[in-house]
Amino acid sequence: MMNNARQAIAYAASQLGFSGMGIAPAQADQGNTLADWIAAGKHADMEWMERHLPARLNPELVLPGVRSIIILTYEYPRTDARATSGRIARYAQGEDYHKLLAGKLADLDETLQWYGGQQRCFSDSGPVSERFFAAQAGLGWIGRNGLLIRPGKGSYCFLSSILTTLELPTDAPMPNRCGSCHRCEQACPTGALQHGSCDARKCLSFWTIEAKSPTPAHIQAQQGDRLYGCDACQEACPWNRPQAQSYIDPHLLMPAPLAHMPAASMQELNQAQFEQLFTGSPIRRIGVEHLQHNISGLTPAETSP
Ligand code: B12
Ligand code: SF4
Ligand code: SF4
Repeated sequence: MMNNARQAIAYAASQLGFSGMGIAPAQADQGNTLADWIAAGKHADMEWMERHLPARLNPELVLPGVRSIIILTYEYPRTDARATSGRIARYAQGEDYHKLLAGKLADLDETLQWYGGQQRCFSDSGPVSERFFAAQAGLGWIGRNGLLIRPGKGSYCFLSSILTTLELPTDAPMPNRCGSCHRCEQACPTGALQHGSCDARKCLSFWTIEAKSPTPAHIQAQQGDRLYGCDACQEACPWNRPQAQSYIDPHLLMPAPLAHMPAASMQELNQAQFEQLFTGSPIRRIGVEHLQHNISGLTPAETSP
């Protein structure tokens, strides 16, 4: 019966466009990595990471009776997302993945209900250590850039998680294949990667997306032409070498008005124009002031690192 549930969910997920699926036991031991990371202050001003620590370490607090965690991968475009105004992290060039994936996850929830399961579904939207469970679920390993790396597929993907009360057949973790490579650490413009984890206080992705205060001058000096997010530690990774993508969800591609707007025009957007340009985009979440602060830190593409 539970093998059938696993097959049914794998089939439904592939029909919905997910590229991979693995299952981990919900009670897998996460060790001290996350608590140590927070204790060292590496979460910067993301106080929600601190608040959610007990739930992240104990999925039972998120879904009482949880037995298994299903992790799904969904590809985003690998091509460099270079708008006229500056570079946008590949994942953020099109529509907001939270919304795009929520509908698909609701469909999978229904499938599992049919087998008697209760579920909670997230895609970067809940207190679940998605990379940890992805690695436990045998989908890849956590690289020195802190991201889930999949053999043959690299790291350009979103992770989604389904916590379920069903006891499903699980997968075995795979060994880390970073070997002696340190390219991501060397490529990080701000030195944010050390000892296999990312210090958000130094990370351009944090400063251009999550931060509630202005970017410090010494970090902004390394921003280059990055308008929103940063992919430098993924671009450097040999597992992300250019390769053909069999399917790219068109919702995740950059719309023409965003692709062609110069930074100077973006700097003059008012609230209403900003909302119109970024309707449905994850960039809308940071607000017009933060975007314009990011623009103030841009250096022309030719001179960027
Ligand atoms: C907070 C956060 C950030 C912060 C902090 C980054 C960080 N490294 O944690 C900021 C804003 C900087 C950020 C940036 C980015 N992020 Co982010 N982020 C998250 C979030 C919400 C939580 C991550 C977290 O818990 N960090 C704390 C660290 C300590 O946890 P961790 O690395 O996952 O470690 C756990 C395990 O790996 C394990 N572990 C690690 N080592 C070891 C060793 C042993 C022995 C053991 C037992 C366990 C263990 O323990 C930890 C606790 O469970 C997740 C979504 C989620 N809910 O998980 C997305 C997520 C990790 N981000 C994602 C992405 C895409 C990015 C960016 C690439 C976006 C961009 N282009 O700008 C960058 C990459 C920066 C980087 N190199 O990490 C994706 C990653 C997809 C993938 N293939 O891995 C996620 C999963 C979102 C999603 N659902 O798709 N992010
Ligand atoms: S996202 Fe950019 S700044 Fe952050 S760790 Fe990766 S390379 Fe460094
Ligand atoms: S660049 Fe090298 S060290 Fe970094 S994640 Fe990729 S393989 Fe691992």
